[in-house]
Amino acid sequence: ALAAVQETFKNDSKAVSASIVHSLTTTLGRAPYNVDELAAYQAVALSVRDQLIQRWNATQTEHTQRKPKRIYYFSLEFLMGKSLDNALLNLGTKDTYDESISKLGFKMEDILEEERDAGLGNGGLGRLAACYMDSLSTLNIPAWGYGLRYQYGIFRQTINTAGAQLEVPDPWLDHANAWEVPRLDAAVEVKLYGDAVRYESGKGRWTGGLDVLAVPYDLPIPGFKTDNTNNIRLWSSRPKKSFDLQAFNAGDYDAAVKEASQAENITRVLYPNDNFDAGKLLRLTQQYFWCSASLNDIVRRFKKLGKPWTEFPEYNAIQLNDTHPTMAIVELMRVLVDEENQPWDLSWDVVRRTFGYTNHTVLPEALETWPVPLVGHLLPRHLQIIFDINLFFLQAVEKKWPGDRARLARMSLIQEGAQQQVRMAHIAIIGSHKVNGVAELHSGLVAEMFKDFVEYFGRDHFTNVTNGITARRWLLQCNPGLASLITNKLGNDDWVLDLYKLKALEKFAKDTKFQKEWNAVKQANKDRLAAYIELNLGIPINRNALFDVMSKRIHEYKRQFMNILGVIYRYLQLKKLTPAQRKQVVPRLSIFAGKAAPGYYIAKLVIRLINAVSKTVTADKEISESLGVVFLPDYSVGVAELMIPANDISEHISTAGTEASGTSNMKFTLNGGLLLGTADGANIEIAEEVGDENVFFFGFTTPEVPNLRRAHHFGDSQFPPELIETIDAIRSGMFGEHSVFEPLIATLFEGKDFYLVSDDFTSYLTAQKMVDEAYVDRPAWIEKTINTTARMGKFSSDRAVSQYAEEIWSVEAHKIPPVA
Ligand code: DL6
Repeated sequence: ALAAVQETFKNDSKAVSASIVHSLTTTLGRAPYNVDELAAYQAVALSVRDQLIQRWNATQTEHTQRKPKRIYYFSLEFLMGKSLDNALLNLGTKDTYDESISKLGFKMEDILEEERDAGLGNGGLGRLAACYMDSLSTLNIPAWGYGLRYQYGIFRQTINTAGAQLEVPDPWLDHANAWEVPRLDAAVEVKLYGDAVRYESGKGRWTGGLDVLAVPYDLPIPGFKTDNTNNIRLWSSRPKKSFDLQAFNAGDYDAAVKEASQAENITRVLYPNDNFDAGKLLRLTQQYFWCSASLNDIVRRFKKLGKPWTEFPEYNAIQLNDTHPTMAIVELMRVLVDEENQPWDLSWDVVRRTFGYTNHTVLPEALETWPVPLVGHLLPRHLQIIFDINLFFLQAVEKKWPGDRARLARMSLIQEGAQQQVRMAHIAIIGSHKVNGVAELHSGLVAEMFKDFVEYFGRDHFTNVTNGITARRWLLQCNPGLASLITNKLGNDDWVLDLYKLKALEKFAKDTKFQKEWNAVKQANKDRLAAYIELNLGIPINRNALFDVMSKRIHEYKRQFMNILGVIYRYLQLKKLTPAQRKQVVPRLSIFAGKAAPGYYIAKLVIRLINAVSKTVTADKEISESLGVVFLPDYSVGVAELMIPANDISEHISTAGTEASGTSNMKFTLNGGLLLGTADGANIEIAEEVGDENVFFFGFTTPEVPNLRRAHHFGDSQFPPELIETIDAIRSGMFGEHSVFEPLIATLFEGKDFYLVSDDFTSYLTAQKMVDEAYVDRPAWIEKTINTTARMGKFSSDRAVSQYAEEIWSVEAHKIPPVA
């Protein structure tokens, strides 16, 4: 019986060893004298995977038989990171595997090191999807994630001698991926290009074009302390016809493989843009390929139930993770109307009851639109359907507000102009029954931005689900020291499944002994990060410094530029002090990490400036005890797991109203660090939960932003003297050739300081001063950090997912019975 096998695995390291050795000698074909760490990792991973697959099978069988409603999470990105440690912790078998691995002559940490990050995402949006999948399994909610299996994930970042970012491909699949199960039998066909006709009845037909294959790869997703194991299905593109023999025989070798490589290119690489819409044909192709294959799967499954189409939404909820999967709305209309012969109105009703849309950004440059001719070229039938949806929708709008042509233009699915554009967000809003933002402030801004739609559908159509993170990865796994301290103090690990339970730590916040233990864990984490930095960058680290971390995508709106300007200002002030005075100052280590999109020139200059400052400060022996500056290359989930536990403070300093939520703010504060930030995104709710006395807030607020921008526009703004002094230092050549940085400086002057660095700079420096002052009183500081961790319950992804399940999806938990 499976349960017995699983118990054996949990408690019997001999059985585990046997399974590892079995994988080594059979699947991997290794002789015992020829086992290196990579092979050992692969064997361990395969052995753990076997456990997952058994549970996965039991879960899928149960769901197929009982037919509970499922939620399908459509996300173009799943930033999973490494899977082994997570799987061991969720399965509760880490200790047993540890024992077996050491008996086999290896160390668990070395084995864990061998795994490559699955970097199938850019940043917050992709990692959120990974956290939500963990919660869905843990909460026993029947769920599948659908995404793409990119051959190359997010690029690897290296830094050259000039301090600039270089991009190197990430061939993460080069070593076989133990966590995926190919399902060649379940491949589906996807059509692209061709011609479409539309009949009087409203139905249509799509003919000709290019057929490609979508091959699924399944990733079993274990929950914590449950047998329920959900699935992420990632599609890989393949040619339907791999080789054109006729062309080959005629001597045209390129033509012989042309169609094949066209198909294979679809899932070749993840677009490396975060919060930016590049509008490329290949990207639209990726989006449609993925939506079409995924819907094909869902529809096929539904048809087996033999239920009428009107009941489709009672069995299926589909959540759109941003607008990237919006074509799924149009595709489901096409399937229902053209292929299943369903009436238009019935189909539209089914579609709207099925979909929910999460908006993750209000930045105009990130809002997806596609040129009408491009959509018509790639998806001719879908364009017709979009125009039909638009016609019926605008007729209804016209009926509600007769003669309001301006409103019609604003609400249309098509933006008029030199080139017509399809507005994906509008399709997502009208094709879904709920639209949500990802933090209170952001959801308010979404409702404001789409206020015509609020007036049309009612305020209830728009809602908020504040983001959350999984404590399994972002505390239990990444910070084992803190996790076990908490578990010991609370007497159990119930907090892992109910993060609100951390609240009980509050009563120990002033306890001197507990504070000492808490601080010892923090110091150990700082030492671990310091050792990593010294090993990888050769920069000596003062381990007693206050570790100030800012790690996230490099973006103007996130304002890493303001942070490094603040560091320069600090450096200039330190230079003015005598050695004795400098000794009185709290030493500071400013750590940066993050990737810039390869085409984002200004963001790349920010990285260069950080590295230039790091070089100058590191070389200045007079200062290096009091100030360190580090840029850690190649930020990834793995690097985050190292940085987050080591933070004393972390910075989340976006211009008010630009960061939809942020999730690293939650991870850093959960791990006993304090938040330095603006009143933006989820920062606001974190402050509400942990208390104003435990955060360092500064800067202008969202309603003030338009006036500040106007002042810059009309040349009415003053730059504070601290900022002028800082910029003068850059221009003096203190950090190398200043002309390199002139375009960056120009964003403040010629660029009219769109992100309001000059407006917030003084209050930013004041907040930093308050950090230094607070850090001196160690017991008071540690008390703040304990209280912060204790009050993070709200930011669990379990809370967020439960809210989606209840308020948007109407899906319920369905725990599979103990497998016996
Ligand atoms: O909701 C997840 C994450 C938020 O925490 C960030 O604040 C937000 O910037 C990010 N949004 C995107 C938008 N991408 N596109 N397109 O990544 O979502």
